[in-house]
Amino acid sequence: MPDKKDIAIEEILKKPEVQKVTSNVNREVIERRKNIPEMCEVFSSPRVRLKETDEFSFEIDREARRQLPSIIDNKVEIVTSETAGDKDFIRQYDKARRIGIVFSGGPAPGGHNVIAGLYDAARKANPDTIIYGFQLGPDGIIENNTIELTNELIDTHRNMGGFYMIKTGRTKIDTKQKMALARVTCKKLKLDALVIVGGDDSNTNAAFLAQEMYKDGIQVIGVPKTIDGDVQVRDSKGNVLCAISFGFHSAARSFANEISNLCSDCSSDVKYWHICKVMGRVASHLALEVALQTHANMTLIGEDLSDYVDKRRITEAQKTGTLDFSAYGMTLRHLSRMICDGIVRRSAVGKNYGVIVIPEGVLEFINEIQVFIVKLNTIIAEYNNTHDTFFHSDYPLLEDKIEYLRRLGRHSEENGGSITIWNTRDDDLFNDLPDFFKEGLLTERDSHGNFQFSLVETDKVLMGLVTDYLNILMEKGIYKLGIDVEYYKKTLKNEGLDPDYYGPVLFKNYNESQFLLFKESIISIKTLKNSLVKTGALGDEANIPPSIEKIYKKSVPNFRTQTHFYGYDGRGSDPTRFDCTFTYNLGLTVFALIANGTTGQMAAIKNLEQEFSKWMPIGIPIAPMMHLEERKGKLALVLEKSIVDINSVAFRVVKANREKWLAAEPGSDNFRRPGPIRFTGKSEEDRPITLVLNAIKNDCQSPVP
Ligand code: FBP
Repeated sequence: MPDKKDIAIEEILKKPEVQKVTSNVNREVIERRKNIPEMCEVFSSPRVRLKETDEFSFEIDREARRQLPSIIDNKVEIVTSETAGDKDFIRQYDKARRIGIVFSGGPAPGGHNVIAGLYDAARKANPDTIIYGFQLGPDGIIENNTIELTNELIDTHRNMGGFYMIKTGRTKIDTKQKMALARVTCKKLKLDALVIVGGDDSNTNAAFLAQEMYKDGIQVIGVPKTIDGDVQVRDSKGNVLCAISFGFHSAARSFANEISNLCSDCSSDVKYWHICKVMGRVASHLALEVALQTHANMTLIGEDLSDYVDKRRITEAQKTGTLDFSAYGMTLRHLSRMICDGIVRRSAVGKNYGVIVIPEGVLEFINEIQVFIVKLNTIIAEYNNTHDTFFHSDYPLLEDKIEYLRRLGRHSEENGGSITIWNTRDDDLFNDLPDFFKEGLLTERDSHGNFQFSLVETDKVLMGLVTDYLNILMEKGIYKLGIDVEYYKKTLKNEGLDPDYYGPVLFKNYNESQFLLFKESIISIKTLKNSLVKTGALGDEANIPPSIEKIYKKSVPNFRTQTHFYGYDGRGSDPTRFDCTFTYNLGLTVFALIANGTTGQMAAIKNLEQEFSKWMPIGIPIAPMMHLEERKGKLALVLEKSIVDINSVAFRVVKANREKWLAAEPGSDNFRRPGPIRFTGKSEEDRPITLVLNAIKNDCQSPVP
């Protein structure tokens, strides 16, 4: 046979069909890049003006007034259309500008569209305007590391996820020296305005930079970004000004799609519990949205746990005339018991599988852990202050850190417990924790002084406790797998046995339920035999009938888990249509604020919870929203993180559906299939479910719209 020669790979690579399918640019990317999102009505006018409004008020912190005097009296500004306008206004609006923009903190889908919106609006007003992208986050400002944005750059990043056009970083401009360097850069670049796209800490930074550069006439505008969804703004009367930060919807949809796939997988091979940790450093907004999107069997909401009150303990204590403070707030042990309860109940109806969603920041809401976090934060901050070095550099190894804490405990005891921040009891409790968890609690805080929950294996800690407790419940005969009565009958009949004779001997609920549960006293082959012998169903020397042994073995649950972390993947996903439109309009709003000469404001879209035609671009004053909070062991002015409101409609809906979604009853599960993010086509939902629900009036006096 003649030798068959392969075509040279170079020839294959040149073929158009090969080039087409291996190109970086596929149809989805082409569609995304060419799309210009819808604009809020107001932006169809040639120019826009800002209208200050007193309708919204804030409780101003004295310290904020002292530290941010030039921007503390800023008001909420509504973007309105301007069709005419006097000459001075037009000249000012249309002048050529130099604007710098930076991403700060973790990526969030939609960031590129903020830049695109700003770029399009600025270039429309004046094609000579230059926009610089600061590279690698705030370090780019400190080190004057920029690229000039061009049409081509913008066009290749429209509607695309990630922050890779200019990249991001977590440096905080939090010292006088860094502030001065940032100012030098802005002046060197002759910037008219600096735009900071970031979360609560970065918008805090924006306010301080606005104050710092106020006299230089350099405007600073913030943009609410974070997948965590914890940048939400209400005024002091609870009016919603910014319902959600951008990126939240896309990340939640991306997590939900993957988790929903697990729901369908686990209910098919019925052998795994999937433990899904989802991002959200502190607040559980993402977990809540995922619950609404997927109807997973169990979803923990941190905010709900901290609110927990153990009524039984309180009543017990009342009997002895005392108060049991440990009844307030959930402990890790108690939480693991609650999870076990759900697992045991599902197993009883033959479902030894399921999906549990755990928010990344859940530990923040567990009292006992929170105490450790606060104590360790203070100890490390005090150490850094008094030694003028860094705790983590001086004690790089876990053993060294633990030894340092032990010394503190001993020292406290020698002083009669007068050094109370860390005593021997703390030390004992801390040493009870698994090593990897201790290490997690002792990891370095991020540049903002935040505890890095993403580095702690929260799910592992919790599921370790769950597994231990399930073993106890198994030994007690409580954790069992329910056997379908039909299967039981068929199996026994096949061996010629009468199921109705053996049923009451073996099961505690024979003739009562579709799923049969072995009696609690039957926890092994030996105890199974004892029961049969005791009731006379089996002779002393006889062997257990194979069909009964088979049924028993099937009733012993095998608790198997698969753990997953949903975070960076969703954070890097391409934005949903909602986020594309939201962020593009945020970019347009940023320019509206800049062109109207304002500073120290955060661009936002009011009415996001309503249909698009009601969206209202606004500027929110950052300084009046700030308050004092403990950071790195010191009080600092920051923006408050918004956590899940357990009185909100969204949370109440999830709570009311808990039983239904747990589905601890015969029959199928109640999973929902959200499907993947769809940029094209008409089936993509138009906003997060949390927003839809929270837009429903939550007050029995007000009529429901
Ligand atoms: P931002 O607040 O900066 O948007 O980041 C939030 C987040 O995505 C959290 O959900 C997560 O805890 C954290 O980033 C992870 O941080 P890192 O990127 O430093 O690992």
